[in-house]
Formats: sequence, C-alpha cells, structure tokens
Amino acid sequence: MKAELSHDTEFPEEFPRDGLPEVAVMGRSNVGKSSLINALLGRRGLARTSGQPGKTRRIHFYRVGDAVYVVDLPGFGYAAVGRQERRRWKSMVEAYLRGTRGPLRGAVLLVDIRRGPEEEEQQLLDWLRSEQIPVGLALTKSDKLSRSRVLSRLEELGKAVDLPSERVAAVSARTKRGVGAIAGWVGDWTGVELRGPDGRPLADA
Ligand SMILES: Nc1nc2c(ncn2[C@@H]2O[C@H](COP(=O)(O)OP(=O)(O)O)[C@@H](O)[C@H]2O)c(=O)[nH]1
Ligand SMILES: [Mg+2]
Repeated sequence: MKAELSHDTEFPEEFPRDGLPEVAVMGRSNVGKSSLINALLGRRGLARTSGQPGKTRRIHFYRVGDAVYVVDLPGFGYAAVGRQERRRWKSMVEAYLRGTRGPLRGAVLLVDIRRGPEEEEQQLLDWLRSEQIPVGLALTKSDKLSRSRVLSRLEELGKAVDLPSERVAAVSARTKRGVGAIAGWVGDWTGVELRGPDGRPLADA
C-alpha cells in the first residue's frame, strides 16, 4: 500500500480535510513511535526516527492507500524539554484530539515495555476513554526482554491499564513482533486492511 507523508504541521487549520479516518500514534519521546509507523507502513525511513528525543514537534499525517491517515503525534514528557515546550506540546496534542477530530477512530498508545505507563499515559488513557476513542496499548522494544519477561509484562501492564488482552500487544520494530496486532486494530477501527509489500494483509489472522 502506498504510504506518504501528506501533511506536516502544527496548525489545526492545516490538518487534512478530506474526512479519511485517522488513527493516532502517541507516546513519550523516544518510545518508538516513528519506528513502529515505519514497520507498520512497510517503509524504512518514511517516519524519521531519532536518537535525540523530543525532536518531533509537529504532527505528521501519513496517508496510506488513500484510505486512512496514520498520525504521528509529537512525543511528550521528555525531561530535557522545557516547561514552555511541554505546554506547547500539550496544546498541540489537545488541539489535535479535541478540535474537529471527527475522523479520529482510534489511538495506539505506545509505552516502553520496561517502563510501563506513568502518570501522563494514565491521564491520556482516561481522557481517550472519556471521549470514547478506542485505544490499544503497544508495549514497545519488546526485543529487549526475554520471552517469559515479555509475557509477564503483558499481563501485568494489561491489568494496570484495564484494557482487554486483545488491545494490549508487545511490539518490536526490530523483530516486527506485534505489527500484525496493530494492523488488526487499525482494521477494526477504520475498516481499512493494511497490506504488506507482498500485498498480503498485515493483520494477524
Ligand atoms: N531495541 C529497539 N529499539 C527501538 C525499537 N523501536 C525504536 N527503537 C529505538 O528507539 C529510539 C527512538 O525511536 P523513534 O522511533 O525515533 O521514537 P519516537 O521518538 O517515539 O518517534 C531509536 O534509537 C530507535 O532505534 C524497538 O522495537 N526495539
Ligand atoms: Mg518520532
């Protein structure tokens, strides 16, 4: 499926207006948002990854197959980002989430599997719930833990956020673990079936 960066902005008046469904990808800086988007959309280097956290300050809309936008929101809560920047981040994400966000069909919240959700993530989850936006929790960098540790973290963190097990996935941009689960969520929320370069559906059967 063709995927391209179609809108790159911080201003709500420059968000897409074609009404295509959107799925937001959110989480702390450096948690692996851009890497996961690249794995999901099958294009290395489409979303710019960075060893320097806090660099992405704009909202990136990736249009996939002229059917759906995958939205890379700026990361939050990185210590090196000053107070003013945090305020700017908050107002940007709120503008996105709150504005005329009719097309927002679901949100993938990324949390490092080793860290687990902290206060900001819990707040974001509460807010998404109160707005009745479906949410999935992606536990990133699962390649950093042993298989048994991954399983125990899945159970533990799933409980902590009170999501059904089918909405919690361990993912890795390195091994591509969990990409099928996320594609499944996108399908459930938007009806759009993401496909790999070989044309086969990415979602787990
Ligand atoms: N081991 C491992 N490293 C990852 C994974 N995903 C991202 N990273 C690394 O984490 C850093 C931040 O990734 P990036 O995708 O830019 O995070 P973002 O700030 O949330 O967009 C980079 O150095 C990536 O190489 C993963 O699944 N496994
Ligand atoms: Mg990024």
